Amino acid sequence: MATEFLRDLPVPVPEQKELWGSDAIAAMLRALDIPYLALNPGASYRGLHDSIVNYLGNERPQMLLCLHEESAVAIAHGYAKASGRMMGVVLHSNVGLMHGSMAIFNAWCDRVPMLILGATGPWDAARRRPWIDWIHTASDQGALVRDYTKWDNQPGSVPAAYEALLRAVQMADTAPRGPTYINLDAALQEAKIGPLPPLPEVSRYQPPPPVFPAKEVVEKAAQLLSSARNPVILVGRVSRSEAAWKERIALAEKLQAKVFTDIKTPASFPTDHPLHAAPPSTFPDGAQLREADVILALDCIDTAGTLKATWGDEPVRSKVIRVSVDAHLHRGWSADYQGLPPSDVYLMCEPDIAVPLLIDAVRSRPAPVSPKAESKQEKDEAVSIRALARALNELTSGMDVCISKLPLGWNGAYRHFRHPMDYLGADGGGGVGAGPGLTVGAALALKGTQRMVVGIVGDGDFLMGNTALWTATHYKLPCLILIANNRSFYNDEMHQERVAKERGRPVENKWIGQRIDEPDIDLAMMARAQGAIGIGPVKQLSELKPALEDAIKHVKGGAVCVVDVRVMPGYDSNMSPTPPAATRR
Ligand SMILES: Cc1ncc(C[n+]2csc(CCOP(=O)(O)OP(=O)(O)O)c2C)c(N)n1
Ligand SMILES: [Mg+2]
Repeated sequence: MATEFLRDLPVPVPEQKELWGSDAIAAMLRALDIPYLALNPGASYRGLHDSIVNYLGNERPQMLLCLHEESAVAIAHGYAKASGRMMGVVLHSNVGLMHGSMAIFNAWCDRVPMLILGATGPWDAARRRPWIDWIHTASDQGALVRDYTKWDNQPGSVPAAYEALLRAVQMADTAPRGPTYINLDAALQEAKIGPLPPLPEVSRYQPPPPVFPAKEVVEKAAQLLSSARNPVILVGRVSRSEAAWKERIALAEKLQAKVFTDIKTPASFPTDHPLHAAPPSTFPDGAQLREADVILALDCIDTAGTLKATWGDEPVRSKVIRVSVDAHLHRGWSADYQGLPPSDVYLMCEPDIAVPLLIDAVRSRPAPVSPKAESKQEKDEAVSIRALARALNELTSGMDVCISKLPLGWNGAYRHFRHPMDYLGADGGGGVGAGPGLTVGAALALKGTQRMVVGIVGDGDFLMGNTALWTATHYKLPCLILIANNRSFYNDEMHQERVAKERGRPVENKWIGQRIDEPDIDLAMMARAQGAIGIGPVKQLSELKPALEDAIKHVKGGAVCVVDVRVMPGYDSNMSPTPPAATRR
């Protein structure tokens, strides 16, 4: 890629005689090896802001200015997914935290590590500036995000801040991973301190190595799998490791097990492998799973929901082997799983640990697998998401691509994933507006590599999160955003249609309060306004390939490029759950 990633360079700062609380906090961030801080500014952390620029010289960590807190968090989310590494976010007092909160929820549901720094105060009311410091100080600010962060703290001194940061980073990066929040009192940041209090030895506070299951439990799982007639593997949250990817293939092949993957999670198994039984989907098709006598659930997001889709109210007749540490994170506030799955064997470890142990312990099952039916090619007349996928597939054939986001109308059969970096999964929490930020975060992680980042987003998603683009253009983070623009919050049109049908009311009115037209929004112009290349609107099928070709050329040349593709409304995905096979007529 042609262009250089940008760092805003401060003028040199004369040697400092005085140090401030926030200098110590900044030094700790560097010791913790936090590479970037995505932020939108605010006076509650003006002390820390100054320390990053004038004490650290805006490097390690480097600031990334974002136009909205929601995109700051989404960028950190996308970065962690693509790099496997955590970065930081700084959010201004209560209001910045409120703006960022939906994206924090998305990151929580996606089990993504992130260090979120906040600020408040001065907590000492006698030291507050009139009005603004008062309205922007809230008691127990962490409560705003406590239910969807792993830990939060408001340290009262520099040594306490050191420890809070150490713990926040260690916990965020311990599986199951997730965001942590440290709220920095403005008075602590702006207090003059003497010499820098000695920094702790960070190497002594690393996250623990992965936990291994007991040998007997692995044996029990292996026995079940080895004697299964129709074993099935459900793959959910797994790492981006290539070695672990190959091991999952080896296990599936040794067992001749059918494999099902989830479009909400990143690429986890080659979708064109003969054992990959169905395109990755949002909801499982239970009918296919009824045949399974043994199910190996590799941190499946929702094993109980999958079993419910399979068996309905009947007892679950397959044996279930559950491999997951996720229950460590489950609490009462919300559930991103539909129930408690039965576990005939429960390996409380990460899939990357369990799979090689199982490969060694299971017996080969040479059972033949029936060949998969070739999917038939349909001809598109108008521009549809399917046509968009086909054009992209053709133009990127043989190219390394990382799909950072897919639109709701995408069907998992549209594109194959053959490498752990081919696809990064969904937004975690179903919070619309994440697509552009996730894409920019992935572009930050993959800058300088040959892998082109492509986010395919809905127009609603783009409109809510598009100002993340400016961060990409300013810092020169090449990426391609394709907008599957149906000029509607179409998912919800379908809901209005369903309700109207149920109530015997006119379906024709489903568009009201949903369509985004009259005037049509020029999305390419919104991209151009932020320094990106904006192409479109592409309205005819004949214009699609030349537009995408052009866009890919721009991105390969180092640009941020957006193509507004006007697609027909209509879904070919399984965005509605299938009724349980047991109750289906
Ligand atoms: C923050 C947020 N607001 C509203 C919703 C409800 N919602 C779910 S999908 C959707 C439509 C998204 O529109 P778009 O990205 O254009 O995709 P389309 O449905 O048109 O395929 C909405 C509004 C949500 N999930 N998150
Ligand atoms: Mg739409």
